[in-house]
Amino acid sequence: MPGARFTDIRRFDTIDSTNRYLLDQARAGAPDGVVAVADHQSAGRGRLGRRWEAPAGANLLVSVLLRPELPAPLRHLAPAVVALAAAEAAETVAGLVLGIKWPNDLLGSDGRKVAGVLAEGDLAGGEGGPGSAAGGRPAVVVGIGINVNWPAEDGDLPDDLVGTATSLRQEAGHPVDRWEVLDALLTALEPRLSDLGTVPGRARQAEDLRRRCTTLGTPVRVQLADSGFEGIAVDVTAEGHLVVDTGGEFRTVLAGDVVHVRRST
Ligand code: BT5
Repeated sequence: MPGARFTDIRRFDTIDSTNRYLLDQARAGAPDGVVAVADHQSAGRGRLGRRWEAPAGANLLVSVLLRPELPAPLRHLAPAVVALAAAEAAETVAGLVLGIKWPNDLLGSDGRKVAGVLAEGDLAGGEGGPGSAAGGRPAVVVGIGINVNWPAEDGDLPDDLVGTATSLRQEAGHPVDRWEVLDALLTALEPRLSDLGTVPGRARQAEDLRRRCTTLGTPVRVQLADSGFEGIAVDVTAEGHLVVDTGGEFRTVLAGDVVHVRRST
């Protein structure tokens, strides 16, 4: 069972979005560690206004409210450790070794997406966010959608996700219990979050990210808000930033600054 941090787990049959729910809770002063999990989301969200698809009752749709002791530039480590805990859970429950596409998508063996992470809240560290309104430490809500049993096969997917999405079930070749995945995820997350409170702990988590990161060694196009560049992804720093060799120079990319990182070939 998950330890002391995640004792308040709120379950919903249907909700618009577990991230939206916890952001509202954070504004109202809810503490670190509240978890929201839903069978179905009517408006599941991805990044940049995109949608997250999942039929009712098949996948894990969960968000955690965190108030990490992290300086603003390092708060992107919170979603990174959620991705790492999810990868660990997939290994514990289904024996799968998943890669992480920097900064925090989980990919199956052939590069198709198994899970996506959405962090919202006081990531930039400004005043007036969900944490400061409540007078507490800044709040970061990290949601993860893990394709556990859907798709069972490619034919289940809408056309736009064929070839880009897969599930634990497809990868493992048998159904997977999503509540076991949730339990393993929260169990794995607790010590990783504790690590974020110290410099060596953060370096340990960044090193785990570097080891899991399948982006390294690949050609990438990095899209920032108002510019972009190409190069080879060569490293993840002790703060979790991506280093890209552009030929002439090494550029360090912050998770909070990127619109996306794509393979360039
Ligand atoms: C993400 O966005 O990958 C973040 C997804 C976070 C979902 C969780 S579920 C619990 C919590 N509550 C929420 O409301 N959200 C979080 P992004 O990188 O923008 O990817 C979205 C894109 O992935 C979509 O535009 C589709 O192309 C694709 N997509 C949608 N559903 C998918 C799925 N189930 N599996 C794989 N790809 C999907």
